[in-house]
Amino acid sequence: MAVKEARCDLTYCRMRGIMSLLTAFIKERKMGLNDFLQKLVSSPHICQHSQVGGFSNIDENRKEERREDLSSAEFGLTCPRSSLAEETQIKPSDFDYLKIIGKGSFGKVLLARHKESEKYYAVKVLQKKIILKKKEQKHIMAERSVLMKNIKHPFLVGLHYSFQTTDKLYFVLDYVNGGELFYHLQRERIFLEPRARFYAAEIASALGYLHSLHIVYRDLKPENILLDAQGHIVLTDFGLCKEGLEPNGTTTTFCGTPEYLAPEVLQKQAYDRTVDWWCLGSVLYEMLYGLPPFYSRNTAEMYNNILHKDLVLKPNMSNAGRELLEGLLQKDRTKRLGVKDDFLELKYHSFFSPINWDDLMARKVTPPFLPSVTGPTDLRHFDPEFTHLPVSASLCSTDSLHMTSSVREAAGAFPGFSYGPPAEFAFQ
Ligand code: ISQ
Repeated sequence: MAVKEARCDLTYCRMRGIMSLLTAFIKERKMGLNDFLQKLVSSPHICQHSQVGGFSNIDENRKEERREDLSSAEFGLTCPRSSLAEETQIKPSDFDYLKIIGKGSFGKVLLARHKESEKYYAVKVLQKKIILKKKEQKHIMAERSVLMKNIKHPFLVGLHYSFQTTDKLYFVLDYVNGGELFYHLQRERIFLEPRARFYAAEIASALGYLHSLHIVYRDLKPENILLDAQGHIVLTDFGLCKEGLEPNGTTTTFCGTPEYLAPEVLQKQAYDRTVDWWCLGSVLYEMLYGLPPFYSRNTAEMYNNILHKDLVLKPNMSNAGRELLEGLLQKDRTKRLGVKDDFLELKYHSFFSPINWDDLMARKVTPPFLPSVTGPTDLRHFDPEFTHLPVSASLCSTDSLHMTSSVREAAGAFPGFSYGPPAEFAFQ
C-alpha cells in the first residue's frame, strides 16, 4: 500500500517538477523559449509525461548530432540534448581537483576549485560503467533529480551543476569541511542532550522539508551527516548508496550500513516517509548513547534485534528525550511519531521545546560546537585514508576513449543528466 503511495508521490513529484520548471522559467523570464524547450527535452522524466511527450518531437533533428556526440567521445558535455549546463559548457577541466575527500564503490568526492571563480566545491564523480553494472541508474538519476528539484534548505547540500563525460557523471555540490557528525561523536563518545537536540532539530527540519516535496530520504546514515565550518548540519547523498550490494552480491533495495535500517526496510516491506523518523530516532539514540539502537557486532543478531527486541533506554535521560526516542523507534510504522502530521509532530514535541524553530531555520541558533578549520583547504576533519590518495589525472583528461560497445552504452545511458543554472547565475 505504501509502495503505491510512493509511486503516487513520484508522479506528483514529476508533476511538481514540470510545474516548477514552467513557473520558474516563465516567471523569471531569464531564458528564451528555445532555452526553455531545450531544458524540457533534456529531462527524460518530463519528456515521458503524457502531456509533454509531444514536445520531444521537436528534437528529432538532433539525433544526428547525438550520434556525432557519442562517437567523438569528447570530454565536456556529451549529453545528446542540450541543457543549460551544456550551453554554459561546463566541463571537468574547468576545475582544479585538489584532494579526494570521500570514496565509495561508484566513485569519489573531491575538493575542487573552479578555476575562473576560484570557488571551492565538492565534486562527486561517478563511473558510469560501475553504475550500469550494478543497475543503479535509477538511484543516480533519482539523486540528480532530487538535487535539482529546486531544493533549497539550510541543512541540505546544494547542487550547482551536474554534467557528464563519456564515462563519468559529475555533481558539483556545496563544499563543507566541518567533518562528519559521527567523526566528532566518536571523539567525544556521547553528546549531552542540548547538543544532540540541536543536531536532531536541524536534521528533522531538513527531513520535514524533503517530505513536504514528497521526497523520502530513506538512507539517512552517519556518513551522510556532515557539519559545515560553522557547525551546522549538512545532509548529503540523496538516493545514492555507497555500497550498493548485499553480502551475497545481488542488488538490493537498501544498502550501506545496516544500523539505521527501519524494520519495514529490513523486511523489504512497503515503506513511507515515517522511515526517516525511524532513522532520526537512530541518529539521536547514537548521539546520546554512543552506539546505534539494537546494536550488535553480529549483523544477523542486530537485524533480529531491530525486528524483535524491545527498545531499552537507560534512566539517565530526560522524560522528554525518552518519550521522543520511544515514539521515533516504534517498530510499527503506523504507530510511529510523525505518521499523522509528519514533522509537525516532532516540532511540537516537548523534547524540542527549547528550540526556536524560526531562528533555527534562519541559522541564527549558535551551534553547540565550532569545528576548528582555518579555511577551505583545511582538511583536518576528513579521513586521511582518502585525502592521502593521489588525485587521478583522468578526471580532467581530454583523451578520447576507445569506443567499445560498453563505453558507447555507458556514454548514452544518462540522457538529461546535465544541469546548470542560467549562465548569469553560474559560479557567482
Ligand atoms: C560536501 N562537502 C564535503 C564532503 C561531501 C561529501 C559528499 C557530498 C557533499 C560533500
